Amino acid sequence: MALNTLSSIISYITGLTENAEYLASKLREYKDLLASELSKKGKVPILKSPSRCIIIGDIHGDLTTLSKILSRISLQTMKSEETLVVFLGDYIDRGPNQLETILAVLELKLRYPDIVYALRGNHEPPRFLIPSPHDFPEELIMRFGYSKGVELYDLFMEIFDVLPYALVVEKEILMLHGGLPTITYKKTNSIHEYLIGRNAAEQSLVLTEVLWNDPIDHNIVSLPSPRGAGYLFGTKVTYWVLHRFNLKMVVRGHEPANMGYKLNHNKKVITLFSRVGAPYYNASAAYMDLDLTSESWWEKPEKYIITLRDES
Ligand SMILES: [Mn+2]
Repeated sequence: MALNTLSSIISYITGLTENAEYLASKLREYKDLLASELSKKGKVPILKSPSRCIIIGDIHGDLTTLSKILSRISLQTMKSEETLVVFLGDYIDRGPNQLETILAVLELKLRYPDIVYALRGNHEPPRFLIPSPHDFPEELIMRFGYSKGVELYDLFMEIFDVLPYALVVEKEILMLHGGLPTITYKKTNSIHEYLIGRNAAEQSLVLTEVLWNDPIDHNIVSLPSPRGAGYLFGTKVTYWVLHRFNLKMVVRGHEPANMGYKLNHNKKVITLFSRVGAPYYNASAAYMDLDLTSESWWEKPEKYIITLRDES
């Protein structure tokens, strides 16, 4: 199928949602691809630096904004081995088109597996930590009936379990949904152990932090989070991570921001929020289009942030 622009993927997705059987077979196809990638690259893939890195934050069912962002990325870009397109998680819950949104992201991954990465957000939850609100199962049941809806939800939960936790671009950027874990802070020299945990007991605690943490602008390690899961991580953690693992920047989603983005920890932690509308009513959505070949790009990260005003 020929695609003139990436936004035309949306019409394909709409067709996909008309038949529960076909949708289920498509979900198995996504899961197989992600599971095979997980077995090859692990939960935290480490990639060589591309020349361009496009990063998209929380979408939460805002298909309109996602289409706008995708329409600005050419198909040529998607086929270029020099480009990465990274989604930071939270595709579902809250928004009007949550099913279409997650399908669009998964379909992009299927078509351009080496260019596109879709990370896990706290709304793509492990079964031990369901976020609130989590209206995605209800949405599926409403659209496909109880038994089909539950079957599709189970397939989605299997997909969520094979999404990567984080993505590292060597010597440049660490991308994840929530924030830097604090339990493994200064306890390992391996970035994998730091972001996944050193043993089975640590794994679920570290995953909770990766999916739920938020930055706080104090020179501390951690504080309890008002969210009731995860922690607030201070600049001590960010500086140690960047220095220890030879990185320049952390890019994450998870927190709404009025302009669609915010900078913490002396511009070393960037938050992207790529959706508009209820319940946050932020003025703009934002995403990042980073030119990694430009000299000292990390000194002015805001230069690479693109904002889209809420026109509704
Ligand atoms: Mn989140």
